[in-house]
Amino acid sequence: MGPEALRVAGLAEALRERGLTVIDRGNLSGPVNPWLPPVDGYRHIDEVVHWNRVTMDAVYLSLGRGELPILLGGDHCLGIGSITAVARYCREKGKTLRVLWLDAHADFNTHEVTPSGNVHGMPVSCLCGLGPKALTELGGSAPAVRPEAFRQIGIRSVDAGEKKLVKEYGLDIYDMRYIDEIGMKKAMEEALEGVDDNTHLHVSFDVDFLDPAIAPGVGTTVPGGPNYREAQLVMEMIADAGHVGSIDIVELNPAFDEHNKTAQLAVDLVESLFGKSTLMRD
Ligand code: DIR
Ligand code: MN
Ligand code: MN
Ligand code: MN
Repeated sequence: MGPEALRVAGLAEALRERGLTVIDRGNLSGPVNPWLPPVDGYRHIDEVVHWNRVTMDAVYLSLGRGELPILLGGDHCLGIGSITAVARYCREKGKTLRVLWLDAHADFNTHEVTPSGNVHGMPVSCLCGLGPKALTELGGSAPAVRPEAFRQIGIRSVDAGEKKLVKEYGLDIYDMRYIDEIGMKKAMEEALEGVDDNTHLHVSFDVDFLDPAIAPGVGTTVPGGPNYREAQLVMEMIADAGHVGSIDIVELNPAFDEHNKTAQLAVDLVESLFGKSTLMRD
């Protein structure tokens, strides 16, 4: 339902208004969600693998056409397929990949430490080579991405076992405590440091990144997230840095939303990500 809500909220029209050519390639197809309990620490692993293969192929094809793919989810497990494709594209083009992971969660669980079995809590660890071969080697050899490529912003919910792993792998995490202390501007300057003409920026936007007061339409809300202006600033600063080459918008769940306001906010933020700014700076 997430992609449909973003369509209804006018994502394509908003980007066209910014002078961009937008092609909605419609929905990918795959198996339905069976809603079963975890097996060996994973829920619906076969379905997750299938969807990620389809996603990887679609994103890779799009990049090859010279487009900027925007993947609409669906849950954040799809970041595995999407970013595996982006990483492969970057390797072939000799580009440096930087992944901005906007999320309340670190998404670095494994089947051994996961509290839920949900693979949407594991995409970053899978991309870093931790997880089932069917996901870690989706695009060939593992790891698809080095941990140094990631900058995680807005993090405020990390599970106990996950905490140990992110430390072990040295993930660069700008958590809400850090953002409270130094401010969003400084945090984003640090997260974007070193971005240059050879950088491909991938923005993986889990909508639960946002404070639930402004974005209730997600499955796993966590209080204490970025407010409206902080979220806009994040997007505006990414736009200013340039070099955005691909985007995921995931975890939007209209069943929890109020009059599609979370989808509308996501569209608003994506407009800023594509350079829409206030009167003063246009
Ligand atoms: C939790 C929730 N850390 C888990 N993760 C979510 O189930 O692994 N990620 N919601 O976006
Ligand atoms: Mn996530
Ligand atoms: Mn999340
Ligand atoms: Mn999630």
